[in-house]
Amino acid sequence: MKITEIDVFVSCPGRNFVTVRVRTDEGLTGFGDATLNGRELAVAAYLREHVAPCLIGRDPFRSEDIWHYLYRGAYWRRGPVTMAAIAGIDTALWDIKAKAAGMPLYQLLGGAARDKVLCYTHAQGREISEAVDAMGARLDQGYSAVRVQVGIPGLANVYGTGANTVTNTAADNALPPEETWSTAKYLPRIPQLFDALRAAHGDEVHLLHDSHHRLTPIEAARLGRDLEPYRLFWLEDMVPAENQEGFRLIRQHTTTPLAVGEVFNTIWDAKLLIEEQLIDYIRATCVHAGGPTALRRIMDFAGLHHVRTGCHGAADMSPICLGANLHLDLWAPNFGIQEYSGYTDEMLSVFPHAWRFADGYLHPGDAPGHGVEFDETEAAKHPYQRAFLPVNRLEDGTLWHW
Ligand code: CS2
Ligand code: MG
Repeated sequence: MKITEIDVFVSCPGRNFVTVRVRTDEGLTGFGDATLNGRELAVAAYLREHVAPCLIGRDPFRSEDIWHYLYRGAYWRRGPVTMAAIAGIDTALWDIKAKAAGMPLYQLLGGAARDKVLCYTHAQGREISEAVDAMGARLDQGYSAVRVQVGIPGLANVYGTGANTVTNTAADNALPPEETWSTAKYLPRIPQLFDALRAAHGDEVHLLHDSHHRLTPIEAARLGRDLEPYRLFWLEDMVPAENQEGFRLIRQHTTTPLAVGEVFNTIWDAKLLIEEQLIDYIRATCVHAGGPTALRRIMDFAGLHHVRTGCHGAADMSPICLGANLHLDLWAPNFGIQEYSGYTDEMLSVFPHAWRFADGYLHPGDAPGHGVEFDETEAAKHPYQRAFLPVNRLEDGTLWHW
């Protein structure tokens, strides 16, 4: 079998997605997600100019060789653009191989280690009462795990606390919106939020929270300790993780479980965090970590060190990435939880899918491949719209982490 065509599509059914289509001389087609939120055209150009021409005529079954051809062969290794491009190709090749075998992708990994995949979703509000009610609505939908975010008095806009966390178009973000942050205002607010959530919804439901890299290690330690009475499932992205050693300080002070890794794009970003068990969940996901070939290595490495998986699954990963993640989630011996913030009907019209949701769990389905297709005609109705993520400043104007 030979690769005959590689096409790259950038469409915006409510937010931008980068989709890779790989066609073969035996009629099989595979799809991959290469979306990098806010930098979509960079990845599309990388794929069209520097990847696709090199792969025409190659055997699509040689996915491991192709992965290293694109990783080692690029010389300029790693980085979000390169690894998203590799992910798009790699995911499409696994899709082709599983379709050729007539099997769902998880069977090629080693089969199902569970019957269903526990997932968590998002609830948020500007006021604590709104966030409590939003969580109640999610529980009514069948979820048993919810990430909850809340507005901070005195701060106009805090990322992830508005009514909508799914779409992101130019109408809102033609240039990076500027947000203002204050850790001093944030730290006392979050224990109040989780006190109210436990009072309203009890001790059984799983509670999660995301700090989006905005704290220092000692501030993260303080928050982790303050939240111990509320037994969170995890605290996510407390501090920027380039300095992996920084997590030693957090770990010394709190037993609140820690999750990191949605921005990681290779195993090297997490090697120390995993080896020293400085985290409890690794958030690496198919589209950002180089596809199933790389993600299953990260999952296996984490499994050697009591670290469980917690794949990133916000709406800025396309349904193809979510679908592929679900196959790894079903297989991984050290599976933890899968994020699923959901998609609009408009988005799903572009990506027909086999996965199913019931009672707070997902299953990838048993269609051959990863189970997600791409409707080129539907996609063409939604042309690209440049849209940025926000930037974050402290109250004195300092450009801050987020
Ligand atoms: C968030 C994401 O879901 C999460 O954990 O951190 O929504 C993140 O903000 C986006 O993926 C950024 O593109
Ligand atoms: Mg996050």
